[in-house]
Amino acid sequence: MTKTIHQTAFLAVSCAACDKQSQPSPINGPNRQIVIAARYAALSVVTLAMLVCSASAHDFSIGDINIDHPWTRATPGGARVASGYITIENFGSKPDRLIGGAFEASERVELHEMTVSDGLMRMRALSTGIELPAGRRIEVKPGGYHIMFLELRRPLKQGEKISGSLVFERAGTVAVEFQVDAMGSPGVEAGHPH
Ligand SMILES: [Cu+2]
Repeated sequence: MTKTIHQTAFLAVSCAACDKQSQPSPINGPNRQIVIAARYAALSVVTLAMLVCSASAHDFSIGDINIDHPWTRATPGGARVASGYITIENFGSKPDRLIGGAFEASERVELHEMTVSDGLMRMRALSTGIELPAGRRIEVKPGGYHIMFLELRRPLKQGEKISGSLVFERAGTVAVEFQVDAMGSPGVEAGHPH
């Protein structure tokens, strides 16, 4: 019994000593090089990520479908709805259809079309979604088609990116991020070079 305790105590002491010895001053000798290399590695990963982000300019794809620049507008406090916009290109040889989606900051998402009749602007829900003919580019932009975010859970703040998803009949579901532009932003033509 006593022997066991002594042995344990000895082990504890030798471990403490060993720890002390093996703790060099943080950045010296070979360790210093490793630390520096690790820092450079971390830095270059960050730099690379930034380059990739700016080069791809915020687009997403799934199957034959490419989705460019999903965006929405900042909302005033108390707003219950907002609209999302995107450019969709169908590179496939078969038609597809945008049939739905989800938005982290709203309860529901619908696909709508803005129309003008009798001098009045109206919105109607597109029950069969937005058609994407093969080889065509469709702009979901202010004044026409839009993705309607209903029952907003919170105001949308300029500069934030809000995750969501888009559902295509053929290509499936893809995760996207909607960039929040300024309130009243007129859209791609004025605000975004691409
Ligand atoms: Cu609408």
